[in-house]
Amino acid sequence: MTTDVTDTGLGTIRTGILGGGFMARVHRTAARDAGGALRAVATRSAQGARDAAQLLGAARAEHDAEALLDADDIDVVHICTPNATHADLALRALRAGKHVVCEKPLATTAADAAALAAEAAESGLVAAVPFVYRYHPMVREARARIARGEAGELLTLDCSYLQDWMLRPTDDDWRVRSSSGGASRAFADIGSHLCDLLEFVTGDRIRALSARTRRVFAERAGQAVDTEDIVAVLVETSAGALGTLLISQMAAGRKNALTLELHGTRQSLRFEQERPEELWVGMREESRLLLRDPATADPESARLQRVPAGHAMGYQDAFNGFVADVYAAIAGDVPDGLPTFADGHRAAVLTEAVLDSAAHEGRWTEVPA
Ligand code: SOE
Repeated sequence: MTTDVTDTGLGTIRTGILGGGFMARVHRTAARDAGGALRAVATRSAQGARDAAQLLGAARAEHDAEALLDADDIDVVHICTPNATHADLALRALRAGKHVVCEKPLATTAADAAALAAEAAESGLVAAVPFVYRYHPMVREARARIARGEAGELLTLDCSYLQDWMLRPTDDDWRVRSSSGGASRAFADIGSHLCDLLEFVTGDRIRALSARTRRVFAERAGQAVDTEDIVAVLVETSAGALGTLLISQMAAGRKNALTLELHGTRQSLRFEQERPEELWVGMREESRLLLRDPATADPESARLQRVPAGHAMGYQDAFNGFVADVYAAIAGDVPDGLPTFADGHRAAVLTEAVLDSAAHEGRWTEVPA
């Protein structure tokens, strides 16, 4: 691999993006922030690629994914295409010797995700999945406090991820049909973030679960729907904590409301994605609202804080922190908490366990380790 030397000292990482939608823009901004040079973009059509290249400011448009994956002036490929295409593109990228950032879900089956995780491990390439909520500084703060034992033993987990962009029967998207989105929609799309965050922050794993799902409309925009809008899950972790997860894309007024509330024997911790500057610390005698501040934060939280206290950080900052870690890993670092294809595989395993339980009326289901 050839690298151009820049004043970052890391060498310029040369980026290709597959896809031209909302997530491609978020990836592009983060790649630039990390010092990457956006060399090429490809989408489903040559015209789409030209439009996307202009929108994203890429040096060139490739006529298809194959051409981008074969290009020898690209070090890392960001896959931001519909879910059903992820596994194949990620495999081809790894086989072409590229580092990969693949949007979640990594694959629409756990078997495909396992094969990708194995291929990535074998290749020695960096292969990451954007479970980016790990990159909110107050999430790292919560994780550090739990690891230090400040919360005590975790007893219960009260977690939810609520959105409303699917509330109306006219609301439609490629994720709604399994042919492009995979068999699960709400859980694979946002429940996967919630479970990743829960396991990342607690350092514990969901051991077993019981799930119910609901599809509210049989059709959207005049076409049949075969994915779920709502999922309710009861979970038990390996350490014995009990919890509930409510996932909905039809909760009026909720836009991107991921909430993690963890109750320990000494303290409770609550993080809300829409209020990422805060961590609520609940105690019997007095409770506190901890505000982000690099001066007092745990080092893992402090390293992700790009601006001083009181200068609000948000979603794009978290994404930038993630891509910065991916590019640092490409340059040889081993950043703590980088979500990899192994984590993408874990999400696919949980998704299958949820669908399996729901298909059997909420049967208690062990989640493979
Ligand atoms: C849509 O539900 C979506 O963009 C998800 O796909 C993302 O993963 C989440 O971060 C925000 O919502």
